[in-house]
Amino acid sequence: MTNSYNSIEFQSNNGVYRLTLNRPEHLNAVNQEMKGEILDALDSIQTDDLRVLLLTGAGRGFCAGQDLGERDVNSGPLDLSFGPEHFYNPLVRKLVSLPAPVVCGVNGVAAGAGLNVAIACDIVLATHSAKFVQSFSKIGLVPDAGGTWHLPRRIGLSRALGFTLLAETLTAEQAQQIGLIWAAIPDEQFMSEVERVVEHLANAPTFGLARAKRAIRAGMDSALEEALDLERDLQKECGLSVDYAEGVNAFKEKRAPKFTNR
Ligand code: T3D
Repeated sequence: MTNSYNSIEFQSNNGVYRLTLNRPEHLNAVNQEMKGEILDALDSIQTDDLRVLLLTGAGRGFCAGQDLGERDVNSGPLDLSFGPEHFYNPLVRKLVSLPAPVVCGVNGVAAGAGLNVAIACDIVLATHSAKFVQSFSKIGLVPDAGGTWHLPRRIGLSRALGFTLLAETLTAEQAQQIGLIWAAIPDEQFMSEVERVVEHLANAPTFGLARAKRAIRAGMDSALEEALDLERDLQKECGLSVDYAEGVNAFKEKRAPKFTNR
């Protein structure tokens, strides 16, 4: 299935959903139209059917954050709480709560909210030529789109503060080394590696992966006692799943498992 939008491409096939930011001439900077289309597309996902969501960008950039062309700063005060309230916050909540892995394929520069949306995803893969910059400090803003929460959790307080306050640019390899992303991939292998990961997740035991994602994300914000209780409860659910039985049977029968997210 392909939905027709102007600023994004959105397709689904057998539980694999692909959302591609598509304003390449502006490095996929997010304008008002794109915001509406992204939320509409994500709302249309059938979570029963979802196995993996891939978020990526068209052209040489992943996303340059807010489209600054939309901001007329000389005609009176702007209320910049509107974007977080009505777009970035709902988007981040959606990405972290979808009951399946969300892969971000950072095909080029990720700046400002573009970077923070990327690191809200579960697995971030970047091409070697991609770069990462918390550009908010360059224009007098604070990181939004969950950046103040995800950054220190991914890379630690010292790096989060330095990266944010200095707004220096990181290469994809540096981003991998400090744990900002999962993997930096040579440009010529990027598309095939992203597809390999998507294909792997599309055939994985999504029932269990969704619960692993939930537990790890909840654990970032909970005490050990709560984490242990949640693991126990989710393990009970997994133990009753068809996927678990299939996984164990396939192991014993020395064959590839066929998982169905049940
Ligand atoms: O406003 C609110 O609602 C608050 C929320 C804010 C969220 C945010 O994301 S704030 C941060 C906004 N983003 C930025 O400040 C990043 C601005 N862009 C850059 O710093 C650089 O473009 C990059 C580091 C991303 C890439 O640099 P480079 O040298 O690879 O490309 P470039 O030549 O600067 O840009 C290429 C084109 O994209 C260029 O257009 P042109 O001259 O070819 O017609 C440039 O103007 C355009 N572009 C890049 N970023 C944006 C943009 N156009 C609109 N908005 C952008 N953010």
